[in-house]
Amino acid sequence: MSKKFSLTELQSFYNLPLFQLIDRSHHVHLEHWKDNTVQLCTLLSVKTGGCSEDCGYCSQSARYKTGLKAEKLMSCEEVLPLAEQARENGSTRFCMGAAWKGVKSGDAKFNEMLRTIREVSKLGMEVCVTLGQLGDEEARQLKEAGVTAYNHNIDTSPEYYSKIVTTHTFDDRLNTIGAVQRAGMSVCCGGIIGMGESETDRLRMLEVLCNLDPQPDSVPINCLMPMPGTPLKDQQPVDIFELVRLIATTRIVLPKARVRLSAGRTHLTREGQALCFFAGANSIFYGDKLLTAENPEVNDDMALLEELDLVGLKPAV
Ligand code: SAM
Ligand code: DTB
Ligand code: SF4
Repeated sequence: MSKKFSLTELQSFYNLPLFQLIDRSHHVHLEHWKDNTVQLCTLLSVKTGGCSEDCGYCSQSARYKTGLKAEKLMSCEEVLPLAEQARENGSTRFCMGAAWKGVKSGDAKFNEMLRTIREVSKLGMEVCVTLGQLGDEEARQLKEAGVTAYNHNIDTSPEYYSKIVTTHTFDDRLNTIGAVQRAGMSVCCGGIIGMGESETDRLRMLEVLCNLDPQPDSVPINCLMPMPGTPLKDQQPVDIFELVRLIATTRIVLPKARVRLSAGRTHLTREGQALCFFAGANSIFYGDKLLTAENPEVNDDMALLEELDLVGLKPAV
């Protein structure tokens, strides 16, 4: 079983002199990741907007006037060519996101999603989905259909969560993660920084993540992209060195996880991103769009990886 870390230990890593911290995290990285690969993941929003939840950062909540047009669930026939294209572009992971509170077994939309997953999983990429809350039966069906990983973020500390979301609880998030683990799917779980939370909140989030048993295989670190119309629309951008410190600390306490430098890269410089990779990030979302927000151009990402002598992870087969 992986070693567990307390908040005090996390604070002692996080507050090291910056160069000592990234020196340490880089060594942990080299020890566990023998290569210089960066996993390229393509995101597709298969059901956009109109969500019942009130997550204060999200453009897809029906509670805020964000200007986003709600769309119905894409069919299997619509998704499949996009998944094929992602594979051709070098992605080894295809992540489908839906703006739902959760899914229920037997529901027609869930069945359509299962049909899509069955087809996409034949393409040989890792298949990740993020569909909101689920229980043991839904998790079992997703696993059986071919899902490799389920993304469900805790987003912030247990203490700060209710300041950001009131329509479900932090414990609801943990219950879904438990169902995903019991079904034998890989857990992708991380959070967002830049929502007005304190440094302690960020480290409490990390404390929860690194003490999950087993630890998540993938940890997305998102920087808030302030979305017009949401309660968090006026938040200031995260300082690059705070992001680097968090990524380095994540690498130290979750040595085997793919740490994904996720939303917010459009606000980072090339140098800032390089520092994040050096500190331990080894995965990105790749493609000009996230779910509803912008992401760097594919050509720019390719050029950056080449410049840094990093290589896109090759497919397993
Ligand atoms: N509805 C599902 C759920 O809540 O789990 C899946 C989709 S939700 C959009 C997936 C994740 O995207 C959130 O948990 C959050 O971490 C991230 N996210 C959403 N909006 C964001 C924003 N404006 N900036 C940064 N990250 C964001
Ligand atoms: C995650 O942690 N980040 C991705 C993915 N998991 C689903 C989503 C980022 C969304 C950014 C805002 C948007 O595109 O609306
Ligand atoms: Fe809905 Fe997910 Fe957005 Fe929350 S984060 S409003 S659950 S789509």
